[in-house]
Amino acid sequence: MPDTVHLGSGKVRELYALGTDRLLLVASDRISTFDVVLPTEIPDKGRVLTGLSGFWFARTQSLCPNHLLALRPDGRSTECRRLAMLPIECVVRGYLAGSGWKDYWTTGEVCGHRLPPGLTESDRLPEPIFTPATKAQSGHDENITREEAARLVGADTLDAAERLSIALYRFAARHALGRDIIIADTKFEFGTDGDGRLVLADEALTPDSSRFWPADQYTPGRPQPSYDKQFVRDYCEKTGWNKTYPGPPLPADVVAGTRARYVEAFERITGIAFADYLARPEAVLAGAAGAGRP
Ligand code: PZK
Repeated sequence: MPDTVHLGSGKVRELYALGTDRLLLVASDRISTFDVVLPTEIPDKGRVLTGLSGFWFARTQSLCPNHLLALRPDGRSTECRRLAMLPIECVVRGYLAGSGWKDYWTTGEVCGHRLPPGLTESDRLPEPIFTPATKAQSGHDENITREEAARLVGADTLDAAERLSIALYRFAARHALGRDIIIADTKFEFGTDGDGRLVLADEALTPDSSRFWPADQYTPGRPQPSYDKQFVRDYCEKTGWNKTYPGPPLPADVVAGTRARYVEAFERITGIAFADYLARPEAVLAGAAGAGRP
């Protein structure tokens, strides 16, 4: 019986079972934009996301237990605890963007949170808000109310997931802002372990699971440039592509510029040279209690 069994594919990731109680999460270098995976890869993108996730898991251990067991030497594979996943996405928004801005514009509310009048697109919210969503198979997650989320996971579990999500977001947004990156919003996935405790899973606080904006260009009143994908979006718009499958191949300069932005985000947030991560992925785990070399 093989010990590594392919369980499924995400748009840009693969999931394997390792025996019965562990999983292997592999982040590829594929990139998606406007919900379409492009035919051209961004070298090391999967390593950047895996390293960032590992960094946040190590630094937030005291806020919330997480599924991370080990980073593999390839820098893109994570061994993790197999959990019973909650059937909701735990979204936290600190700024008004995407569907949050749309909902506010049409109703004055986002997922049941009444917000002050007069906010504009990309504005910072007075306090971060928890806006759960369903996991749609299509990849188009749908915002749900707290009441709907409570029906799906139970009121007590939802309260705990909300508190953890807000605490994690506050910690990460503050850290990133000090390094000139705004984390406008982010999506967490939680599972429960054998003892029924909530555990942070999946990838966390990466540019694929969050909106990262360059703080030095922040201008409310319009959509913000993406820290990582703006060259790709600009190029795709320029080609006149109709945003349905298949996407356009990316030219070398767009690939190189995008790779540089991912690496820059990694180095800003972790304070670690990306070359050091490639040489020793566990470098991102050092400095947190219980991790690192003797
Ligand atoms: C789990 N996914 C999403 C990721 C895919 C799909 N620790 C865990 N325990 C149980 N299940 C999961 C996790 C995690 N993380 C994550 N689906 C299930 C996913 C990557 C590729 F195809």
